Amino acid sequence: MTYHQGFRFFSGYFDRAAQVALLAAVRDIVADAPLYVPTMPHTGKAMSVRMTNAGALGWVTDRDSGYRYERLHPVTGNAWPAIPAMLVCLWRNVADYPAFPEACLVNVYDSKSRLGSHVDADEHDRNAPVVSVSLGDDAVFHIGGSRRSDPKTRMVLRSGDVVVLGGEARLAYHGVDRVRAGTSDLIEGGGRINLTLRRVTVAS
Ligand code: MD3
Ligand code: FE
Repeated sequence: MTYHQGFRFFSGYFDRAAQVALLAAVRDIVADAPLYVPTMPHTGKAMSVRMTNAGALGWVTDRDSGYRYERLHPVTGNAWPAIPAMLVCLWRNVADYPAFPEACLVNVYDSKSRLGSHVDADEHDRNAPVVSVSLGDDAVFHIGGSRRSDPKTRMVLRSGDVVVLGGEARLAYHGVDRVRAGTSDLIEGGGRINLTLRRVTVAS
């Protein structure tokens, strides 16, 4: 079955000034925790999206150890920088969840990047939503159901849009089919950045 219960879409949540401020916060994260090329479990095939994280925990993947959360950057060995205050504030305003976010995954797309259909299942706390912020070029995003073969709904995520994935939508297959180059002038040289805020551990 296809379900989108728990999917909340806030079109244009962040205005241009806020997008510029968020982009500056991302640049600070990247200066501290450089982007790296994640690789698929077992095959070691490079993903087309570059990544880094902020927060106590960061989502990483490589050939030998697969998908997981780690306290340290896989290349520098340093702790991840703090989640920017604007994003903690966003979580407080839209997540409707008592515990604070532990991870902010930063996905950086160029015009050829895509993200295959997947389920986010590495978080222990499955009751917490995922909160997503899009910056830069438009992305064609899809969300389906609990099975890969379920019908998918496609929509465009634009710069400043926020999506909250809670309830049943939290465990739905989803991905990014393509990024439309030249649709935003926010990021110099083009491209798209997606930020996802997550709770990983179950708060005691
Ligand atoms: C639907 N990121 O990082 S954000 C991811 O645009 C990821 O970079 C995409 O999927 C991106 O895992 C999509 C919107 C999103 C995030 C998490 C979800 C949609 C989701 C979790 C469950 C269902
Ligand atoms: Fe995902």
